[in-house]
Amino acid sequence: MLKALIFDIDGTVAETEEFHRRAYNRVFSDERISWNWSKDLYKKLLKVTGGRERLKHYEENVATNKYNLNSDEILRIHTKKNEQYNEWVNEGLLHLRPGIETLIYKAQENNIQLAISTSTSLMNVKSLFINCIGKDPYTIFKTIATGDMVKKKKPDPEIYLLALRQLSLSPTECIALEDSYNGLISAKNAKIRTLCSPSLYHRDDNFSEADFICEEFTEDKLPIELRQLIFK
Ligand code: XBP
Ligand code: MG
Repeated sequence: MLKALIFDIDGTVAETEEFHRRAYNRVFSDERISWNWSKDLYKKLLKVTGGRERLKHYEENVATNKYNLNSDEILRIHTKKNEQYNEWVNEGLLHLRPGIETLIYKAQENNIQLAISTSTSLMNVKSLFINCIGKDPYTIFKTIATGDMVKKKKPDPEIYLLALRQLSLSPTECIALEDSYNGLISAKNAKIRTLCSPSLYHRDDNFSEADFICEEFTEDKLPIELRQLIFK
């Protein structure tokens, strides 16, 4: 029985990470911080979910030039990164991944509830949907569980457990849509069946624990079992 689809955001609903990476580099340069995150480096840094956690991890474990940033400074850099990111989203540079919009409308037609479980903030979720679909996400999704609502981000299951509680559903009644190893493990640790479509930065992740894998979320690429459940 499928009662709800729970969507991850970054990498799943849209290829957001390249905009986050460029926004970080813009802020580093504006702040005269001598860091510049290449695509290869960012791919490694994405193993740590959450922007502030990623910055802290980079400064502590990777950077050769250290600035001993305290949590207020990390918060300030992260806030500026999100301001730049949202400026680009508001300019219309971000697009939904193929199939996502149709999947949302088909699920709605068939009374399958929709939810979000993401490490990013509510602000970023809102700007994405307002700019890519022209609607506030709360008009589409019954519940939105975000990184700013939990103590531990993915791969911890907390964000998925929060979405399940808000939906008042059991894990067996839901399917999670994910693009990364950390997202997959977060959903699996919450005992939710997971459909993975690797995003650009997560092509080399290990998806062996995924219940379903697809290249894109379009009807023709969906595993037959899910196509029958969603495109009735
Ligand atoms: C996505 C993330 C996020 C984004 C940006 O993880 O890790 O940190 O990079 O988010 P997932 P911030 O898709 O698995 O939820 O708003 O924290 O910078
Ligand atoms: Mg993701």
